[in-house]
Amino acid sequence: MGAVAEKRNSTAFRDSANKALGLNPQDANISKAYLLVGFIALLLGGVMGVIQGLNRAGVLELPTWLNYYQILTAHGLLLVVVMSSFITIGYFYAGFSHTLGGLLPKVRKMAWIGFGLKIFGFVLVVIPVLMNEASVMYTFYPPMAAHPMFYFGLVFIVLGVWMLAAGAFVNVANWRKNNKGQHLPILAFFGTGVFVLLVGATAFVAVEVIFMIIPWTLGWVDGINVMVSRTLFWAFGHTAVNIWYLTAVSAWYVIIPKIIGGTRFNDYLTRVVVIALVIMNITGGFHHQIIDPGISLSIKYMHVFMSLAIGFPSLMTAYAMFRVFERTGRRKGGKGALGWLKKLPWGDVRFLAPFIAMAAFIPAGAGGIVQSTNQLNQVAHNTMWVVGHFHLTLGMTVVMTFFGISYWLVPLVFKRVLTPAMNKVGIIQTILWTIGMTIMAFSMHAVGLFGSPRRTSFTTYGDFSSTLGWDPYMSAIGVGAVMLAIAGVLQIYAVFNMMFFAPKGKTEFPIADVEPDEAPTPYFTERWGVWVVLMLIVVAMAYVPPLIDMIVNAPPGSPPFKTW
Ligand code: HEM
Ligand SMILES: [Cu+2]
Repeated sequence: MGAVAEKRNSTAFRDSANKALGLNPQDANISKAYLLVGFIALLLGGVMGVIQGLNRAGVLELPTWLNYYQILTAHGLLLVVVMSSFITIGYFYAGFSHTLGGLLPKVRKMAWIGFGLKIFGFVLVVIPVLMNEASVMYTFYPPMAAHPMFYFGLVFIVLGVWMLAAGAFVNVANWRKNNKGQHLPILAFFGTGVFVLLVGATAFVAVEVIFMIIPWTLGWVDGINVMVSRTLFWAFGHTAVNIWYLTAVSAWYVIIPKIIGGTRFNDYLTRVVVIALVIMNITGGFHHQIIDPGISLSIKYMHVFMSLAIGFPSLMTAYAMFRVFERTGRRKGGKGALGWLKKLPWGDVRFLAPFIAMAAFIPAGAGGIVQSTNQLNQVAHNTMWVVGHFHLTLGMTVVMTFFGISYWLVPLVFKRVLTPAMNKVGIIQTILWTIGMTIMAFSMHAVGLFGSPRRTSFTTYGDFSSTLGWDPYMSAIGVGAVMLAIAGVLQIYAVFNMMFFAPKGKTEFPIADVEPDEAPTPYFTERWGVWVVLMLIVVAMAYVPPLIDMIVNAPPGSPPFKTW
């Protein structure tokens, strides 16, 4: 008993050392800027979402100067490109600052340059979208072609990402030099993985945009190889999705155990999960192209295998989370098979929102396995099913984790506190978002199975009998969308309150400690050079043979088309 108490004391000591470090004001400014832009993008993206939902439900007719495809493009870009990346960066840069003893002055400068590049790029993207010159959706598949300015904007966004990744690597390398033989603090370890993947992902899209699309839209070349461009896009797009997921996972492993008053899962296994997700992530891109022609079956099979392989670290995560919840609940006196559940802080939005996010990943992940299966993909492909799937994965699992993070990170960087009133707003918001997203995602999955296509402006198909049956589901999508919009407004209200109006005070950076008696993690986990080389080998295995095949056996290139 005495030994246990002593161990608890040493944990408490380390915690208070953590607290004392805080976040220096100059570093906090960086996170402030990123979080502000991230949540504004959420607001605007949410508005687009509800307009679309109501339009597809047949309730809202759009004015002639604003069409459905324009809004769909803006919705995808705002949420997938802007909101997710800005919140991820704001969160990890705060994490680097806190756990690595502050950002280096030059890294701070890089973070601001990256911010400028991203914002400038985004402005270039938005102008043609507003002018209806770029309704190509966030996937911008050739041969659809937008105004060249749209693609120049994308280039600047990628340059911004690279600047931030370089900053992250410089800071991490500096810490390692000064702390030889030590393990990178766990949140910085996750952050390193995320920035490695961000560079890996954006490299593909940079090649696509700079070497293929820009010369083609400027008229320097006549045709574009559609297959190659789609392949490069999905090597990026698929990885991007997993980057947001890894960001959410970092909060589950590192932050949530602290919020529920427990310790985190085994450090060694946590690092193995990160490494596995980094090495195996990029190689699943063809599960988005299962019905594309021109890719051999064996290559598709390899990608599907690799996609399912990352299910393994995800299952490890599911186990780890429940292990931590049960251990903590039992230490707080929870008895019996499920009594520990009652001891978890359900009334604390910092726990409730990410808990629901995790639970949502169970059906979301199952749906992903369905889509990765060749025969089932034929049924679901490009239907509303897919939209239901990524609103569960991104719209619930990732975004609700971000919401949970916002309730401590926003007050932390703005030197304020989470009040009981904002916590209550957060709980109501979480419940509304959960119900809205459940209704919307369920209806989308169902109507997708009946064949309703995604990315299609409202139509009654001439009242064709088979499609009339879709109407009740489309109406339900509208109902879910309205609930989501209300929940979104509440979230933004809470974020702005915590930014500018909540009482001043000190908020702790919640980083959980390991169990005091845990065996030390072997040092090899820190060999990032090896992990990156392994990642490159796996990526080469998955992408070099099909790309060579597509280039050598290329059909005539396609001219640009404006389909809207
Ligand atoms: C207020 C909440 C939201 C509502 C009401 C909403 C609604 C919708 C609707 C109705 C569509 C169009 C489906 C179609 O016609 O094909 C859509 C597409 C999409 N949504 Fe959302 N959504 C919301 C939040 C989110 C979030 C939080 C994310 C991601 C973080 C997201 C990502 C996407 C993406 C990537 C598309 C596909 C765009 C495309 O096909 O190009 N949405 N959403
Ligand atoms: Cu994917």
